[in-house]
Amino acid sequence: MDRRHFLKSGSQLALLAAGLRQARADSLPVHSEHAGHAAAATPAGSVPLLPRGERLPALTPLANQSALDGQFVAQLEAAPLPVALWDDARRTTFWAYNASVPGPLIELWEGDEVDIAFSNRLPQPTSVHWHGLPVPPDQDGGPHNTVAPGETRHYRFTLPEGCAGSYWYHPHPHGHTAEQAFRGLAGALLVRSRNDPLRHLPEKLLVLSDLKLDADGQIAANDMADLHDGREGQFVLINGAWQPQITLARGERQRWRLWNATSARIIKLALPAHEVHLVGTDGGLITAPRLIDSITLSPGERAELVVTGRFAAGQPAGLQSQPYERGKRMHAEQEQDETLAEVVEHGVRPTPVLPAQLRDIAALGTPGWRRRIVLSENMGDPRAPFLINGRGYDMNRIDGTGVAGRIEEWEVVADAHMDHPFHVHGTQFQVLARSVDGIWEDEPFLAWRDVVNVPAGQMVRLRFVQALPGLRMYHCHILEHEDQGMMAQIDFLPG
Ligand SMILES: [Cu+2]
Repeated sequence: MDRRHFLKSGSQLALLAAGLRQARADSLPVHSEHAGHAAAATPAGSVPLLPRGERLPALTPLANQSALDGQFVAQLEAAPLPVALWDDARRTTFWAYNASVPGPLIELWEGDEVDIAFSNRLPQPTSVHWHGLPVPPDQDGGPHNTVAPGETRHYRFTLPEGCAGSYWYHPHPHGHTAEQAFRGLAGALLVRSRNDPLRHLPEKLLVLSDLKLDADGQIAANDMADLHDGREGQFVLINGAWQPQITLARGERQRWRLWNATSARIIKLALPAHEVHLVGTDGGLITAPRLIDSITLSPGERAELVVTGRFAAGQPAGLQSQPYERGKRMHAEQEQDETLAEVVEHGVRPTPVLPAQLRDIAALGTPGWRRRIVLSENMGDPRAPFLINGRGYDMNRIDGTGVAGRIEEWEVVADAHMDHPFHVHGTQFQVLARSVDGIWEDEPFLAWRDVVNVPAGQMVRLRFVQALPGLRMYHCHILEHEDQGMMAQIDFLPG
């Protein structure tokens, strides 16, 4: 496989290679294994900068092999993929779905019957987890249902009405999720609605991922700092490209869907030169657009924005990542704004209407059950450093039982030094309230989510229903924490 198969569409690789040779003199430090604080670390080596400034690559669509309306049939394969990031003499081995990093875009409609044949060509067991989708437990690609190397299995599910939104898929074998994801296994999945009030807007899909290379230009293994804080590399990529260019006209409105597919970065995103409305969360549209200055996306989280081109003077035109402290101990916190994508002015366009109402969301009522979920760190014990309710994950232990169809209310507590983004499988929740310095504040708007960041020392109260019976995981979505035990499972009995 040559580099032309990497980032299949839109890559101008000859230009990239030229850019790389120019950038070679410049280099970034690789975090040291002994980094007590990255700023003071002795670099273990250095890698050349990646090329930047190419046009935002489009995601490669996964072809539907069915001609029938309401049916999606496709094949997905996970396999090693050598990629020439700099030149043909040196290749970086990624692990990729269908030879594409990020994986192909799976585009579905509400009501679709889905049948995806997945083949594992990796040297270790894997699974495909359909993050956020309400699929049956045995189709959810959790740690109990892995696919051995060389084997193929089908994932089959039907999408209910009302589930339109921005989802994604990634591996979930216990103990290897972080490694498989950071080697390149993650892809976006869109569920579209036939009643979409924003369909008149041009759409851009932005999958944010993290790339950490070693001094040889290979994907670096996790070091002690990564295992503690969660992995952060030298590069935040968007659709596989570093600091790509996005074109926007003055006055134009674009719908941007963003995925945080990094292992551990909590990314505070802003477009200071433009007008930005939040229009959707993990589970699709919210009830009405909300004008925002920034949005903080934790690992696993998605958002839909409407970006209106303003190009305000004196402000950076690009998509910025702003400092956010998540309580890291071994990596330095980000201290300055960083540009994740350039936004380039491209003419003037009339500004289309942004509807005042987007959709109805009914608030979940009185809960039939309440639980308290405590996330904690236990760094003194390397066998169980990350815990839920005092215990590290055990595949053979059921941590609780519930009833399908009953409203659950969970208070999730980060009794911890770090933030921990909390994820529940198989359903989505409504956040009711969050604590700020110990004082509860009601959530100002209704939204469907499946990841919520629980800041260090804080609490989040949420409600959800599991419609289907069976075993469901819940865990921290810093993948290194999940792999090291910050995960638990609850069995929902038929209602
Ligand atoms: Cu965590």
